[in-house]
Amino acid sequence: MKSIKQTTTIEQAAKILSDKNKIALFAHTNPDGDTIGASISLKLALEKIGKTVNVFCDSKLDGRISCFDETRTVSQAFNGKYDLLVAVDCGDIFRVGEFSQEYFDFGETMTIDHHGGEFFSKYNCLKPYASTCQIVYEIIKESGIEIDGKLATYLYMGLCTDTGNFAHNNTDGECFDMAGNLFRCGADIEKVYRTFFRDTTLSETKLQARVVSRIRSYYDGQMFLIYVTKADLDEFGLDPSITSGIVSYAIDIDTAKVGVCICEFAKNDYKVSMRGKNCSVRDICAEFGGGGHLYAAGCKISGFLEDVIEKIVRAVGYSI
Ligand SMILES: [Mn+2]
Repeated sequence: MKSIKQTTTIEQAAKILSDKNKIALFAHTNPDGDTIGASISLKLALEKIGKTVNVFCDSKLDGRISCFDETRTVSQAFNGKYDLLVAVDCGDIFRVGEFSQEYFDFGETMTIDHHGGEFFSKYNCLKPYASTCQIVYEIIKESGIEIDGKLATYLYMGLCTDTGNFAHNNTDGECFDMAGNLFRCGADIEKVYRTFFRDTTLSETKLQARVVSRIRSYYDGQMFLIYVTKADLDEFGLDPSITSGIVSYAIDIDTAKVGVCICEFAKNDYKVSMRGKNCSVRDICAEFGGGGHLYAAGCKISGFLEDVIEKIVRAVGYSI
């Protein structure tokens, strides 16, 4: 029986890691700044105490993030023998993606995560923090490993991205304290901010301009909807992941209660991102088999563009 339904403390996690020599870290599928920042900072820290550590991720990393040199060491092919496998920033075992089965079959596993508590590893270091990087930061401090500028930059990466650059309501005093410490250690806060929150490409800007300019308004400006077709993406040579931020243009309009972005990721298959202002959108997305947070949720709907739009508009109409 491998599941021990008891949280592994920071002290225990630090001890377990220091007892192993070859450690494999798994960033979650479709990686974000927190899973990558936490994985690489833990790798850099453990290497300082003589461990052999490799980071794996089943998905290709966003090209932008490769300006952080160590991200190029992340491998998509898991192989080799390890003493411990660690799932970083994974709320459940499926987040380990393609490697889930190998992970599940292995005896020595550890989750380091902040999503809320699935005990799918042998050791489960789970904390209700804003980011996984905060847990890794505590493990590193507990281990007495020195935090240099490079390490601080990766720790800052997850803290900054998972708090929406310290703007989301998960941001608390601890986040600012940690940011202050990382800054003093030499974290490159400007580079992290620019890479994750500002940098774009000309094609992305042009696609955005097009889809935002045809935004549709419903219910006297209480709902706005932006759609991106497969043809739009193909024309600019972009993939659906680049549309993740576009929904802000819909919800940011002053009168909006609900903002929607729908993106055709395969012919007649739409990924729907929904945001609410004092209006729960989770239940609306649940009607279509999706879910998420109260004010930020998503789902997938198949059909012709105008039919999909009509379904969403009707469902939103019951909630506003
Ligand atoms: Mn995270």
